[in-house]
Amino acid sequence: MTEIPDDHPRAASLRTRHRIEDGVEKGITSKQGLIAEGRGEAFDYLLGERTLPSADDAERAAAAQLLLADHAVLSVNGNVAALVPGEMVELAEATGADVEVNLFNRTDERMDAIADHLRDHGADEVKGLAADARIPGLDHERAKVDADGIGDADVVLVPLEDGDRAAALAEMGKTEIVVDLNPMSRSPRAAAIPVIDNVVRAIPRMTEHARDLAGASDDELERIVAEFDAEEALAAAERAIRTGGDE
Ligand code: PTJ
Repeated sequence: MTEIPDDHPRAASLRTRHRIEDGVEKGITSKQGLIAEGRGEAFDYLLGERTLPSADDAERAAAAQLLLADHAVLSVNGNVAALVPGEMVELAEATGADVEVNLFNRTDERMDAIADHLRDHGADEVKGLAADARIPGLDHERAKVDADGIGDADVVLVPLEDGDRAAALAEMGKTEIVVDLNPMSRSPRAAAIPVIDNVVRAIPRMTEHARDLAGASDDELERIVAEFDAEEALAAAERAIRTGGDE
């Protein structure tokens, strides 16, 4: 990988791009993942490549929702595995959530490569390989989940999800947290908690919030979730894009 100087104005974005390239080379990320990354970069640029205050509120609400869950599952696809493998494992540890590989372009090779990659980054148990349950209303491959994973979860974190599956999971009655840089995309609009931020910033911040809230009562966690306004968070991100940075 080419050395990227720290003072390069777009250093963080270039490093992210290299991680996705690396993911494709390792058989973790799909080629479509490169296109998704490009789309994400465009929105991140328009958002000023920073976490908006409304996104930080969403990250706190997401942490509270994960801590409140009976069974939370963090879904991992090829882009998430390339960008934030260790960070997802840390968030799972901080919230008591399971980690499950769930792919749009599912192949056994990629499932195994991603599960191995997550184990290399500290995951004890990786779900998704049993694939003994289905999300209703989706075609066969995309619908596969573990019965004791996403199938059983009451709260699911789905970063960078495609709109159909996000809607189908919401339809199953699961409380969905979606991380996506595009506030106009269907996936964050289907979510109870849309997090309009780059996954590389969002996941570590959620972990920080979860650690901060570790001693909070259920009443306090429920208050944080109830006070979060999804519509307003989506509108704030759209305003930031349209006005060139201000919310
Ligand atoms: O690994 P697989 O097979 O499960 O495939 C994963 C991808 C991402 C290729 C697949 O789900 C897909 O095609 O997704 P879409 O429909 O391109 O949607 C990706 C969304 O994620 C878009 O709305 C992007 O703006 C957004 N996005 C891209 N990179 C990031 C991001 N959001 C947050 N952080 C990012 N780094």
